Amino acid sequence: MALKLHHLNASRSQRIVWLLLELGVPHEIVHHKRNETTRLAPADLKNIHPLGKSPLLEDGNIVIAETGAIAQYLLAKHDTANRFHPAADSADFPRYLEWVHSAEGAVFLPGLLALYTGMAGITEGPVAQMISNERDKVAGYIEAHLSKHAYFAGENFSAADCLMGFQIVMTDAQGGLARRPATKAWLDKVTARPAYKAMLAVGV
Ligand SMILES: N[C@@H](CCC(=O)N[C@@H](CS)C(=O)NCC(=O)O)C(=O)O
Repeated sequence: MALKLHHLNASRSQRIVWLLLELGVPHEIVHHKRNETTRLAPADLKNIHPLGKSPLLEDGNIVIAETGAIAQYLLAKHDTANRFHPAADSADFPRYLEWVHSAEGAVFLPGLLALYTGMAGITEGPVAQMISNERDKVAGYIEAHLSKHAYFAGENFSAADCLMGFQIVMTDAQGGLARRPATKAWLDKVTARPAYKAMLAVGV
């Protein structure tokens, strides 16, 4: 039975669509649409997984949530030749792991906090400043890394690039890469990949 990915529009599940296309694994995409007002996922996603969030991967009777876990599952089963993730004995492996986990952690959290506080009208004051400082620190770290390496895991494209992509596309859309030439060069390079373009065609 083909893998089934539950994809929500305008969401970070784009990263798993992209990874599936890079891997070339047969799959089916089930599209779910955000509520136009609340931006939340439709309630029927809770029938698949209690949290009702996307991405969700179904593999037969297995259901997996969390982008990083889904990526790790796909790579373990469908990237046995290590085309998209370094082997555990590779010198790139620790750096790869760090970025894969940062994608939802250190990198995503300040952006999410900025979104929520912005929705609550908190755009000035100590909390807004703290979040802004954190975003700058993370963006500076990414820029420094990509000034020295072609990709997140080192000199080869990997799933870490797919997982970091969504956040960096969002930062670029907000004008955040104006002072980050290495990050912008990385973005131009990875978004030119056929699988990235195919992901956009699937529907963001
Ligand atoms: N840490 C989770 C986050 C999942 C998540 O929050 N997904 C968002 C889309 S970006 C979502 O489904 N939001 C709709 C909702 O919460 O109703 C992951 O990486 O998979």
